[in-house]
Parts: sequence; structure tokens; C-alpha cells
Amino acid sequence: TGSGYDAWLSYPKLPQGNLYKQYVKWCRAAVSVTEEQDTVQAALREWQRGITSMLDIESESGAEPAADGFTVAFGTFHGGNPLIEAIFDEAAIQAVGPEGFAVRTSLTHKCIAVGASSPAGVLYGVFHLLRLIGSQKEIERLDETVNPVNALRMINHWDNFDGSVERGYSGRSFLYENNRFTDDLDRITDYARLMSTAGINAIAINNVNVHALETLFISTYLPDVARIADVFRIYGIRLFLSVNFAGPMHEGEVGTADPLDAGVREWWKKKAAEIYAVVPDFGGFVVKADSENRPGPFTYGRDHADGANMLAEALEPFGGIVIWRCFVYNCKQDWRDRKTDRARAAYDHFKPLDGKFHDNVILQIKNGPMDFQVREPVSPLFGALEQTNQVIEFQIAQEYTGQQRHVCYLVPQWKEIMEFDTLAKGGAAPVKHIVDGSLWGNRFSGVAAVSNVGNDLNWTGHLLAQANLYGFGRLAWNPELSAEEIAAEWISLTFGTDAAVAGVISRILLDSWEIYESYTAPLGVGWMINPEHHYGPNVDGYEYSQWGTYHYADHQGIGVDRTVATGTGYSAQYMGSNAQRYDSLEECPDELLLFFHHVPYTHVLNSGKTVIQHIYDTHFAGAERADGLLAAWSGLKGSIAEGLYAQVEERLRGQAAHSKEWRDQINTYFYRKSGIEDSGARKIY
Ligand code: GCW
Repeated sequence: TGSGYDAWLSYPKLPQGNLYKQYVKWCRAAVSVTEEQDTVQAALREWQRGITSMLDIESESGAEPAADGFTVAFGTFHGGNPLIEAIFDEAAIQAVGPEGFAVRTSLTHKCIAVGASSPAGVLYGVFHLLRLIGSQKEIERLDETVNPVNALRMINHWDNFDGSVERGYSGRSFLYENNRFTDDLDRITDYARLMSTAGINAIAINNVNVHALETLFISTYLPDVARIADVFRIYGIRLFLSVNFAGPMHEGEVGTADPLDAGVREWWKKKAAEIYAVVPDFGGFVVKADSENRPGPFTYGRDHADGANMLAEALEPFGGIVIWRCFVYNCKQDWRDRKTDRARAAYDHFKPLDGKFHDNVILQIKNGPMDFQVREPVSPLFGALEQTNQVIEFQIAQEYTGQQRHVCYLVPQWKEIMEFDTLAKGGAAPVKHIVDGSLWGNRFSGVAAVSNVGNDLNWTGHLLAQANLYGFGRLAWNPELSAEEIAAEWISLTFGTDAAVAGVISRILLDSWEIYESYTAPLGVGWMINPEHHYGPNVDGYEYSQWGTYHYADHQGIGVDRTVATGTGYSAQYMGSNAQRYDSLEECPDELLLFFHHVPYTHVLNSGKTVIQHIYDTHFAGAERADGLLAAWSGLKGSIAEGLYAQVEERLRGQAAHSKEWRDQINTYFYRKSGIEDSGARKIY
């Protein structure tokens, strides 16, 4: 305790009181579990761990019920547990989907029962009950059926075999070290516990940039992969691998990677068979092709459908899927070229291929058209693909949002994106209904995100970044949960149920994205960061590079003209009134103004301020509010475990200082460029 290692499974002791008595009454003595199945047994262990820690009582499986007869039971509906079979009738069972569960307090049977169709559902249900107890909810009248909204709830690791983590901000990999798989399966088990209790059911264990040795994960290293899959399986998680599109050429086995070449197709089919021989529930492949110098079908004059379908054919007999990323753009641009627009790229590449993909291919689309900036519009591909499976890709790793040194609770951002109405099918088509498959009736769909974990003792470097990891899983499970509810859950599971403590931490989390945005990138412009490592302010850091990442600031104005009349025409990739709104200088929302328009510094925003004054004001205010985060946290000293307190204090102190550097770099740059004074006459260096 105090390290943060247990995260949302730390099960803080609950205060004595009426609820405590209620919990003890039901949970003491026996728990009825009759199935030996691994996942059900894992659920039992979690249950015992949870109530022992929260309530200070032991509960044995199979022991006699308490003298007064109260008990808890869990299992699958047809798993042979008489209590489960007695409590759930056919109608209740019908309402539970493959991964869902029902939880019911039966006064007749004096039993709280968790029933599910599958062992994984039992695990989710048991954790649900633990969460209810951990957040001090009544359990005497439970009658709920809970099913995940999204079928695929996936984590993508960007871990490399050498132990480094691309865009990793919490130490090194806990999967690999020095080109070997880890022997520490205990940590992998704890990781799987964390992920499954957050609702995750799929994990790709290696970086989408597949280097030489990682190319061999589907051959030489398969036995190691299988060991990890064995651990994940217990927790209802399917393992995926990122693969190298040029894999067939790698060991000189085939002279090409052309997806239409018979030898190449055979090679992948053989690989698939070999994989499924040792990992029978293998999830499938994640593919980054023709993207940032990775190999792909373009080399052979083929398109992405040719590439993805070839892999899909190899996996189909085994029930595997291909997750094909849409992060495809020209990364060798010249900044003088104002026609090429990276924001357009995913849509331009993939919209014409709609309907051409096999039905076990899923396109994975980043939430925005650029790259996980603190503010971007929603990718216009959402809504545009009517006949293609798709998942949205978020980034839990805070590459552009403070790198887990600054607090930035991202759930509110993800919520906003999920709620965005694409206007597909003529309206009321929010992103959440596209990615859950309901709008177009897709075979596969869901939500994926780049992980933020590493081998730091607290997993995420910044303790508060655990809220993003937990929050992603919860939101993937149920996009209707609010950012506030998710924060409250995470806080009580991590710190306990003291209301004053919860109030402070919740405020910090909920304000943090806005604060980070205000002292970093103004009005949707993005990219004002140091090249390569992407940490810290550098207004022209990416201005003259080849990556397509420009703000075009000069002495007169700033912003990217993406309008139809005079710009790149990107705004027309949206549907209906969205296209008009973004295209219009007057109607474009302030926070995205510079994403869509190039304007003079004196342009007046909808807020009534000029662009330049907005830049000054938000940067002064943001840096001040960063001090406020530290001050708020300092008030918790003595009220939470010292170890947890201290590690966050250290980060918030760093953030407060670094926010001043952001403020000053940005304000000075624009003051010098524009020559316009701050109306508040504050200090600009
Ligand atoms: O944002 C960029 C990152 C790369 C990453 C790439 C991607 C894995 O800076 O590090 O590569 O996105 O998503 O493929």
C-alpha cells in the first residue's frame, strides 16, 4: 500500500456503520462456487481478496452458510450451481449476453447471486459486486442485468522486444526485457486482473511498428506468446499480435510480400495454422501498413483492401480477425506544399474502399484526423464507412497530453468524441453508435486504445493516470457512463470512500484536460512541441518538418485553412451541417478555429476576445490553475496514504513549474510575431 501497485484493486478498508453491517451479514462465511473452471476460480480469488481487505472477514468456498443462512453465490447459468439455477429463471438468462451478467439479491434464498452465460461474465459480475461494496452501495435489493455495449474492448501495447516502450511514460516494458519474454508471470497476472476488472477483453502485446525480432513472434517466439495467452485467457482476455506486412520476406522464405502472390498467401495461411495450434483462442493481427515507413501493399501497386483481405483469409478458418489501422498519410511532405493535408489522408485512402473488406477485417481509426492532439475534430471517417467494420483508437498514453508528468484525465475528451453526431444516415448518428456496431449492424466493432502502462511500480508513472486506464475500460464497456461517474468509481476503489477526499480528487481530474489545453495548444492548432520526444513547448518544433504538422503562424496570423473555397477542402469530408459549420469562419467553434481557418491575430472569436488576447489569457490562467491543482492536492496530506500522496505531489509540482515554461514560450512567441500588447499588461518575456 502506498505504492499504487494495487491500483483499483487495492480494496481499501470500509468504515464501520450500517452498510458495513449489511455487507458482513451477506458476505461472511460461505460463498457458493461449484465450478472448477479457471476463470470462475479467478473470480472467486478476487472476491475473497476483496472482501477480506475491505471488510476484514474471511469467506470460504463450499463452507457452511452463516448460521443465519445468508450467502453469496456465483457461476455460469448452466454450471451446476443449485443456487444460481434456482435464482435465475429463463427470462433472466435470456437477457444476459455472451459477456454480460445478472446480479440479484434473493430474499427467498437468502443469497446474492451473480450469474452469467460465460466464465468471463462471472468475473465481470463479481467485480461489479465488489465495486458496489467498495463504493458503499446498498446490496440488499440488487436486481440488475449488465451487458457490455462494445464487443471488442481492446488495449494496444507499443512495447518493443528490447524492453523499450514507444511513447511509454511509465518505465520499461513488463512484457519483455533484452529481447526476451519476461519470466515474471505474476506481474502479467496482476496486469490481467487489472484489465479484466476494467472490462478489457483483448490485448495486442507488441508495438504496431514491428521490428526485426518482433516479426518472429508468429514463429520462433510462439511458445513465449502462448504462455502470455495462457495467463490472459484466465481473465477473459484474447491475445492479439501486431504483425509485419513484409513478414514473408523476412527470413527469405518468399521473395515478395505482394498480397496477391500465391506464395505469400500460402505463407500467411501456414502461419495462422501454426499460431492457432498453440493459441486456440488467438484474437488476430493488428497491422500498421504503408504508414510512417512501414511496409504495405502500396509497394506492389495493391490497395489496403487487398492487403487486409489476404490476412483475413488466413485467419478466417480459425475465427481470427484483422485489425487494419487507418493511420496512413504522407510523412514526407514539404511545408511549402499547401495542397497536401495530412488531416485528409485517412478519409481519402479508406473512404473509396468502403465495402471492399472481408467481414473479419476491422478498420482501426484514430479518434482525430491528425494524431491524438489535446484538441482535434473527430475523424470524418466515422459515419463515412457504411459497409466496413470499425473500431475507434484512443491513446491512453499521454504522448501529446503531458506524458504522464502532467495530469490530464482524458475520459471527458473521449466522451465528447463518442457523443459527436456524425449526421450519417441523416442525423442522430453519434460516434458511439458507429463503433458499437448498432448504426450499420456490423459483425465486429468496438473500442481500442494505446496503453499507458509500464514497469513503474504504480503502472502508469503518474498515479492519476491510472484513472485514464480504468476509465478507458469502463467507457468501452458502457459509453453512457459519465466522466464524473467513472472518476468517482476509480477514486473510491483507489483511495476509499471519504467524501471530502473524493471531492478534491474528482475536481482535479475533471478540470485537468481543460487546464492542460489552456496552457499548451490554443484553439485547436496542435503540434507546438519539441520534435521526436514530443514533450514540452516548441512553437515551431514541427513547423518546417516533413510530417504534415503545421500551424502557419507568421506576423499576420495563424491557423490552417481547411475550407473548401480557399483551403485544403478538408471540411467537406464531414456530412451535412457539420461540414458547413466547420467551413464557416463565423460558425466554427472557437476551440477548433485554427484547425479549420487561417486568421489574423485580431480576429474576434465567438467568445468576444481576439485570437491573440485569447492566447495570452488562456496561458496566464492555465499556468495559474496548474498551481491550483497542486494547492488542492496539498490539502489531502494526512487524509490519504502518504505514499500515494507524495508521488502525486511530486508530479503536480513538476507540472506547475512546467506550465510556466509553456505559458512563457507561447506568449513570447506570439507577442514577438504579432507585436500586439497584452491588454492585461502582464509580464511577457
Ligand atoms: O503519433 C505517432 C507516434 C508514433 C506511433 C504512431 C502510430 C507507433 O508518434 O510513435 O507509432 O503515431 O500511431 O503508429
